[in-house]
Amino acid sequence: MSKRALITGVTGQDGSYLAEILLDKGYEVHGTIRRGSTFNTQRIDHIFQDPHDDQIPFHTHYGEMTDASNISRLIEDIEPDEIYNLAAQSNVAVSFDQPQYTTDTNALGTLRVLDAIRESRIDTRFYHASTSELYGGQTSEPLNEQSPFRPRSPYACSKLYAHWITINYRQSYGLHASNGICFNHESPRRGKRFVTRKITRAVAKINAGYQDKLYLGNLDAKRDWGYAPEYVEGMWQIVNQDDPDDYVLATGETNTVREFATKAFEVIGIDITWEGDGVDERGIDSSTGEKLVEVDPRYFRPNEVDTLIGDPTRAETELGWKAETSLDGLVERMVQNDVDKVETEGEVGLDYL
Ligand code: NDP
Ligand code: GDR
Repeated sequence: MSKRALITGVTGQDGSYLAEILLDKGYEVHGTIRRGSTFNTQRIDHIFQDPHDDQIPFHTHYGEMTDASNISRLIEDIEPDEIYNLAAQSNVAVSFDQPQYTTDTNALGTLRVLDAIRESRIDTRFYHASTSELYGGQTSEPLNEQSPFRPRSPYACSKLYAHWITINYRQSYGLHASNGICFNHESPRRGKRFVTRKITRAVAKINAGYQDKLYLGNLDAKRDWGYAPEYVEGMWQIVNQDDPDDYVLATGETNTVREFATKAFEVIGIDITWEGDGVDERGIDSSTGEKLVEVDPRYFRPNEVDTLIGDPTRAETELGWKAETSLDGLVERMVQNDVDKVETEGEVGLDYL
């Protein structure tokens, strides 16, 4: 009999890649989607086009993290062997505008899933999508599972609760419950408001003449950027350890937003030089003198995470997991995808958010 997995947030970047790898491994996959006034299943549409086609063992269900009875019912009906709790209000900047909703979804939502497992007494394994945002980023030391947490946003605070309640349910009720403390991971499916995808889309649109300029916030922020499909494989490996535990998944390298943008323009053959500093900093096309990148303070956050770099030693030694894709490879893949998309679809929507 094939194993059954439930993925909350299957329509997200990670959920869609995880569904693919679990189907490849022979799982029956169930994923939660949300009701919206427009369809929001673009990332999973290629997996199945027809919900009446039962050849592909992939099933979607309406699932809302703020609705406890909805979650309990799903878990009781599906009786999954593994639950991957990926659903979240995952945008750090938005969490400053919607702190209560973010907390309800991310913190209490995780508790609702754990409590539903506890109440149902179903024998299942649980993965929580924990995050490098917990560390707060005020040191340039590589961060591991023992490093202190200093959350600096409502998002990070909500995830801190989710992280600890996962450990608490493991300790209190013997659940096979683990945290993957994932550093940033990106892909062509990355949400368009995260900085990497915002940059690669803008580069593609500038390349095609649909956009003149890219406006960014803090160019000095440093992130440890990996390739998302490798991270979802790590999630599966964490869940399939004999004993539950918490693992950092990261590349061990860090770069600034400025460096990411420079590399992205390089892919389309533009060499950017940076002039000025602070809000007056700008990125200039060194062959034409054109100003292609500007700083807009609207993208600054009330509280910033300056630097994140992970130490994935435990995942490497205990799981045999290692991030393989270089930043250059990642940037190239993302820019190329957006260049192709702009070529086939033309002007592809607004990028100012
Ligand atoms: P996305 O934002 O791409 O996907 C989030 C998913 O959660 C979507 O399916 C979304 O649905 C769903 N969702 C949001 N709010 C609710 C809600 N109230 N009820 C039910 N579903 C909801 O995130 P990623 O795929 O990038 O990340 C997956 C998880 O990993 C998240 O928990 C994120 O916080 C965490 N994480 C991500 C990292 C990264 O670098 N990507 C790093 C560390 C942690 P819809 O599509 O309808 O909006
Ligand atoms: P992050 O991702 O906050 O790390 O959270 P994001 O890409 O939004 O920001 C990374 C850094 O870039 C700076 N930045 C900008 N960010 C955005 N979005 N837009 C801009 O124009 C811009 N200019 C500069 C930000 O200030 C920040 O320092 C992601 C999410 O996936 C979380 O869910 C996850 O937990 C963490 O990664 C690890």
